[in-house]
Amino acid sequence: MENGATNGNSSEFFNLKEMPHIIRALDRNQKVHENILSVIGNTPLVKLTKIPKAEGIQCEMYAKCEFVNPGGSVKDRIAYRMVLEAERRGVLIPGKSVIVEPTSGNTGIGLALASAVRGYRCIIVLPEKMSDEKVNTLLALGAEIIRTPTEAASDSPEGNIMVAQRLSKEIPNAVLLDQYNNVCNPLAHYDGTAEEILWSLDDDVDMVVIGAGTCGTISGIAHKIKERCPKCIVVGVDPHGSILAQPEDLNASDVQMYEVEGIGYDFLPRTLDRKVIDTWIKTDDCGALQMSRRLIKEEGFLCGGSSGAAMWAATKAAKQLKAGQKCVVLLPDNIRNYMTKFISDQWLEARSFKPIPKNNELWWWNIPLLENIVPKTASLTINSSVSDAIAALRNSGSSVVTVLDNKGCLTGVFTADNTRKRLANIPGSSAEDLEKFVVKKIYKVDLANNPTLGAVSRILDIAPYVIVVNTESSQSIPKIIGAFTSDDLLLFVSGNQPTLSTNDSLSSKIQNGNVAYPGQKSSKASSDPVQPVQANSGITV
Ligand code: P1T
Repeated sequence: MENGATNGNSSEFFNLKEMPHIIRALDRNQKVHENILSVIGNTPLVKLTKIPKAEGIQCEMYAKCEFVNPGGSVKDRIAYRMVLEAERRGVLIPGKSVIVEPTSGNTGIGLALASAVRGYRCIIVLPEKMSDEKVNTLLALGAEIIRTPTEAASDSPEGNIMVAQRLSKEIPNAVLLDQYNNVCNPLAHYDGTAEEILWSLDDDVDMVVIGAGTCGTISGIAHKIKERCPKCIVVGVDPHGSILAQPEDLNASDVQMYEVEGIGYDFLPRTLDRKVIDTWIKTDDCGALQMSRRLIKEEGFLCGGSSGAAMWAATKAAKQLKAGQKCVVLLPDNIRNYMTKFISDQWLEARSFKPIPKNNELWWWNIPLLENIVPKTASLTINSSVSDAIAALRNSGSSVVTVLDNKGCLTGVFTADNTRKRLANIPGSSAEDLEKFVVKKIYKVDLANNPTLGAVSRILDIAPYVIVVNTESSQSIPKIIGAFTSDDLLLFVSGNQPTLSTNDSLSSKIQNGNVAYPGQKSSKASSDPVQPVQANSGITV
């Protein structure tokens, strides 16, 4: 028992006192915290090892681990700071005031945390893009949530900023702390985050790499670091599709959706000071999210997507530093927010950020999806009523009805599941227009890209149906083929066991483009040459 291993024959408890002990140095400053808000900040600075080595970086790299904050992100700092200041000025009164804030979620979680502890009603206005994990955390903290369309511009009355402004005027005792204009946002980092980084590295930092949203983090840290360590290069990280970076991204006017949450905007917040930012690096989803997965797997940092964007940019920027110099990259939030998003391999594959896994065991895995096994769906226009949509769903016998906009393009789907959810959980929703019932986050495959049944099966791991379209024809509007479910895949697979002697001969015929599905009865299938599988998964989301 000397090595601490269990003795299979003994039922006695261990002699703990006699074991070899590892006692970590204790933080002697704080024995007990008054409440969870006083745990915010003082986050660890941790050396990065494997990724810098793999990327051929000479300098030392450190991660500022903001994901360990109690609410899970760097934004806890500013939320608490804005609340404290508003209370000090008498603007916020516990038990009376209502906090209303537009946010990509993390500031909302920080405010909901502060509201739970200090006694405020809290209303969070959040774009649809943001993860359900953030929504569930907010709800658990007692916040109320209003969702706004992701595509709405920041100055549109439908967008989260304008909706929050309107609500703050309509709701009695509402207070909009306004992270985009509130000095406490950069100040929390000037006084806190930057001081911590400087203390950890004895005021000797050569580069900081920080993602830009409201830009409070980067502007606040940069101001303090430039005062105390003027040599430090400040690198801002901004996704393609945002206009924060300088020089401006020429393509930013083409509205470009990106998946990474929390960074990038279509306006310049007052909390951005471009003067203190030396260089900007633009990032894309694929590089950012793959890097987040590497931070988790190779370094053990359970962080989110904007952490990957910052780290991806840092691996480029830090190449200019020499051995012995120090680069700090800030990792803003934690993995919890993204469990059903980029933490899922299938989610990454559906967006072509990761290849579809091979599967040589299943005869059908590499076979392309053909039109004739996809059940047709009924279509409705967006101007139809909800009762029309319910009737269409019932009459079609399908689980999905496709909904077209006024130009005839697919705008989303109407499903029994979502309709029930809305009617059951949102008071007054029975009087709403069809628009409100339309599910816009859908997985689509385009037959023009020859998606394989394997690729479709991977999507069906994370979605109840896949909408099948075909953009091959010369028409500008993609043709809607139908909706494909696990039932349809199993029906096809079980009714079409290959009669060919080996899987190899089947797949070689597929590669030669001269085989239709085994057992296929439709004439369409035999006239449709099967294309070799391509690298592109053919899936859009
Ligand atoms: O807002 P800023 O200090 O620039 O931090 C950018 C940022 C980076 N990463 C994540 C995951 C974030 O949530 C943010 C900013 N978040 C908000 C603006 C918000 O409302 O949560």
